[in-house]
Amino acid sequence: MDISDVNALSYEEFVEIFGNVVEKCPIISAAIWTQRPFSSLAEMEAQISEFIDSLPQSGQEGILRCHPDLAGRDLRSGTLTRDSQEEQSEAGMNTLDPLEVSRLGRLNSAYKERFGFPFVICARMNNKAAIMRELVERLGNERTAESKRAIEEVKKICHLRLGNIVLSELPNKL
Ligand code: 2AL
Repeated sequence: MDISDVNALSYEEFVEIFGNVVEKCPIISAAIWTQRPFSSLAEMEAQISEFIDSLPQSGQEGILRCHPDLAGRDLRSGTLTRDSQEEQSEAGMNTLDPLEVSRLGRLNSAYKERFGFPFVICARMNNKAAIMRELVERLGNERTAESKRAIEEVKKICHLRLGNIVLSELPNKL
């Protein structure tokens, strides 16, 4: 799929395909639909970014709350979205030992208690050790700074998900 294929999608197809590039926030793809045609995937990504930036802090924190915990209940019960499932597996979240699970669980709870939203990090760009380190480090941030920091991670996750969708069909075009 290339950008002209993307521009040719109906609204329903577009939201079906891109609705989860920001976890459980199809409203974002629904919103940027009106910005078509996109000149490139980078422009589409920039529109998503701009939309997120235009939200008040409460809206941005709402986006963060749509994210599942790392190695949390959804992973254990198999109720993650397919995207999250793959990302968390890649970062080794499904092969933590019991001590690591309980440490991460305690840190996730402390983070949520402090900020009111879950700890979000681009799992694909990190490994187990880096995730633990970042979580401890970011627990020391102030709320507004941390909210911004977490939104940067949402954008990284979105970047990789977009690339996955568009690149996944590249071989058919070669
Ligand atoms: C996630 C997730 O599900 N995938 C990812 O990259 N990060 N969740 C999170 N709380 O950071």
